[in-house]
Amino acid sequence: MSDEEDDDDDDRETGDDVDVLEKSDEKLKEPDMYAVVLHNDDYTTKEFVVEVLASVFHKHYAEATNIMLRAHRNGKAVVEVYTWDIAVTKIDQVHRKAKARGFPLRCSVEKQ
Ligand code: TYC
Repeated sequence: MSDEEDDDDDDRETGDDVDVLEKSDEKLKEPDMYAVVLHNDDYTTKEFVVEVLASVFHKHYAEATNIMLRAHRNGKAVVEVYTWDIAVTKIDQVHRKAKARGFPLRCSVEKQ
């Protein structure tokens, strides 16, 4: 069998018959980014907000406390900026945890 007839998948190794799709002037677009915003309320405990910021957003205690206090004082605070899927997944996790504990804690998303 000649090399040309050999139909196994070693084109990648030889470089034969491989179409190179290349457009040097085509820019790779950065993904749209979304801020997860934490909203203050009068009923959720400060401890629970810090616990959620630690467990869902992997914030250390000091940063979680700062974010919680910013929301408490200003009405809202940006927690972190993510791509769409990650932002909405984290917000869903916050709302589920809050509901399970009977707190009205809310987060929203703001396009950057
Ligand atoms: N305001 C709440 C209280 O005094 C605490 C709180 C802080 C709630 C931040 C929500 O996003 C929040 N217990």
